[in-house]
Amino acid sequence: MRIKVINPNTTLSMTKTIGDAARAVAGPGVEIVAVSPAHGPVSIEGHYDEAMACVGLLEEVRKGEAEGVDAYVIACFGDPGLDAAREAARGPVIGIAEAAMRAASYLATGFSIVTTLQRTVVIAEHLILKYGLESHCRHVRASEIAVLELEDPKSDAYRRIRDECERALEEDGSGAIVLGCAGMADLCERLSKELGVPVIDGVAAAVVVAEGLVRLGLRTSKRGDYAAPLAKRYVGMLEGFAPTGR
Ligand code: 5HY
Repeated sequence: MRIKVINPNTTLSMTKTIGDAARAVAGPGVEIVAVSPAHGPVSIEGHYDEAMACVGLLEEVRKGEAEGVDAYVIACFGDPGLDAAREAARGPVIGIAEAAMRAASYLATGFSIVTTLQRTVVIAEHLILKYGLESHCRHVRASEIAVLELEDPKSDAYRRIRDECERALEEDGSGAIVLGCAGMADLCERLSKELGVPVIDGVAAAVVVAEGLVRLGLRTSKRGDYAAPLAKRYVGMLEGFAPTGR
């Protein structure tokens, strides 16, 4: 089984962190291919970054289809391009935000999300409504850390994330924490031990879900809106992305 884990930002050190987290939970016989697009934002911190990251993300899905990839993980907490990727893919496509939130809902009656910048909080809030989890998510909190600060060993990112997690447990009535950035994947185990509650990293959760669905022999439905994109001409810089209808 081959699962392609796509970090939609172009910071390769974060892609390595993500790949390591994915391989740590992948089952026997599962190959994890962790990639970043060749072009796009070095970090995704808002609507514009997300939109621009989708072209490179979908290019990686198209390449995966040609390579026979069995499932995909979109390793960015906004789940960017998730529905479009499901049109383009035969196998399951799992976003880390959806996987983490649903996992948390099995473990506690309420969870909080601790993410990076305040301006990205609304993106998580939109996903909570999209996934119908508003009765489970108590609060989305920002640690006010830029995504790439997570890659800086000299930053105090861990302490600030942990402080926000502690406030969530004290003030939100939450029993579990969802980490709101793929780049936090390597902090999950330590936070869970120190906080004494389930802390869910979406990369690991999404890999387990994707692997399970493939093992069940399940793929994305091609009846209705996740059918392959309609064949048509594209012009200009996206000409090569024109859908063939297959
Ligand atoms: C992520 N950005 O998981 C999101 C997190 C965020 O580059 N990878 C990014 O802050 O939205």
